[in-house]
Amino acid sequence: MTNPLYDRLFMPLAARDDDFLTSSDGSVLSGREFMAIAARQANALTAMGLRPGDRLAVQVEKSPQALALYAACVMAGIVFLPLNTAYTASELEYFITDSEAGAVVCSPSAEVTVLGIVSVPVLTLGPAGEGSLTDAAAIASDTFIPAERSGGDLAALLYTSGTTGRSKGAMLSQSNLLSNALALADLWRFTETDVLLHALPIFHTHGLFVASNVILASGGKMIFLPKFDIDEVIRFLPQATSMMGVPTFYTRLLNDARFDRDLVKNMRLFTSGSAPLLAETHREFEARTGHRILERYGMTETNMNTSNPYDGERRAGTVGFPLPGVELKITDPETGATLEDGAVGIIEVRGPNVFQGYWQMPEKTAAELRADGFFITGDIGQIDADGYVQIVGRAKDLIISGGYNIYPKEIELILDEQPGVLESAVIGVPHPDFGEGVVAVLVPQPGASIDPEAIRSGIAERIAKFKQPKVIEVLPELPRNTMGKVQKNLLRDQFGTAFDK
Ligand code: MCA
Ligand code: AMP
Repeated sequence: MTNPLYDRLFMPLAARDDDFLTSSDGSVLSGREFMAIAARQANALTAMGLRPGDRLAVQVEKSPQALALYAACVMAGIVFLPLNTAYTASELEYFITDSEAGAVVCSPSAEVTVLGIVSVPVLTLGPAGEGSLTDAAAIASDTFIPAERSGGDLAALLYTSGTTGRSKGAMLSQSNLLSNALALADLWRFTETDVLLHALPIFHTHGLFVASNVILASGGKMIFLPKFDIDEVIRFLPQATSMMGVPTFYTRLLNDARFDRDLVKNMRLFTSGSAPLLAETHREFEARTGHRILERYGMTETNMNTSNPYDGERRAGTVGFPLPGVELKITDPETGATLEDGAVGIIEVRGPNVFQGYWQMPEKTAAELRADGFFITGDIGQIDADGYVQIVGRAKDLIISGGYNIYPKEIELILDEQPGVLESAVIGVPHPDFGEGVVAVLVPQPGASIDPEAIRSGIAERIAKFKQPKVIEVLPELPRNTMGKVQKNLLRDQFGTAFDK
């Protein structure tokens, strides 16, 4: 029997009696204890009728049991479908329906709502590990024979929004996840002596795969915090050797006077990704701590593509070199032809990390994943004379706020439906904490006036809080070019200082 992801990442963990996962309350789980929880959950899920290949939609707060649920799915061959805890019921309904999930695990507080929108079995898992999943697991066996899987079988389905407003499920195979975890663990020199301070959410690639899988692959340990809380991070930093974060983590740390060289004296590595790290943050961080943050670049569809070197120069403002086994080229946006080094164009990537396509969306898959295996990222970049990849912009209309992706089209469609709104444009402008913040520019219907508060309450139930505009502006009309396309660059110029202190 083989199950490559289980065999390499989780089977060794089941034999570990050292403290694998430390929670913020000081409680500790050994690898063996953690995998016993996962095995019980796998038995409970299987007893409910879930079979290899079935999707399990999971929207729960971060906890050791929530991470164990990922392990349980790998063991049972169930496709893990994690969902941002900020998603509203209407967002949730789409993901569960579109994925044809066989069951849902949600927070106990959301159970009634979720039961109202789905017809599949619903289990609960709360932040302290409580709930009906845990109750079912408690009476199940703590051993489970892993399901037979091959590298090409799906391990996870992660939804990523799209420029058309409809989210797409990125199908990630066991080999996609495993190849990336092994490449990163090796490149970033992770070993069993590492202690990762884990403060990222575990419903996205960064916290779930990059952080957790690298630790699993290397035999290291984690300090597993429920979220990025500055006091908690500062409390635990002295016990850690490594941390992975989005740029907001680092700007928040730099804004705190307690963050100094002494606090990080046991650290060997800080990595950053999911959003651009300002060269200024990179330099300030080095001046304060002596550490050069290692910036890398990835996507939900591809896991990680590039990384700055561990030993060589970590160049500020760049995302380093393609990972071993990953090919990266810069292409002409119109023709798709490969451009020479130094030219600016679309970044395309190919390798064992690149996903299997979008769930039940063959046209969208064909539009972004070429027949020769290259994935068209939609990021605009160039390769410098030393081979470092630099991301200089995005061809896709996308806002990245605190590491979360926000597609303006999705917000605009909902804003356009609000009473009194003729049309809208959603833009991202510099935000001191989140990197980019969402601004909505609304045009009233003739004779109507717009009340921003009414707009806010009108959209509150429809989209997650982090996507909602933090500033709403009203204009008599939107600037357009001769083709009739909204000139968002002019709006960004006009409202670019919306979040200035
Ligand atoms: C929270 N809020 C936000 C965000 N987070 N608004 C915009 N952008 C955000 N990212 C809002 C809340 O709704 C709330 O609104 C207010 O800000 C404060 O919320 P709070 O919960 O206190 O915020 P926080 O806990 O301090 O969270 C900020 C955070 C978090 C730590 C930056 O967003 C975070 O952990 N981000 C990481 C995202 C991530 O893991 N991305 C990886 C994607 P109000 O006050 O009005 O109620 S994977 C990826 O991108 C690829 C693959 C890659 O390369 O990694
Ligand atoms: P997601 O769809 O959440 O996986 O986000 C992927 C996108 O995040 C990429 O296409 C990039 O636009 C962006 N991204 C990830 N890492 C970086 C980085 N280090 N610098 C700039 N952008 C990044």
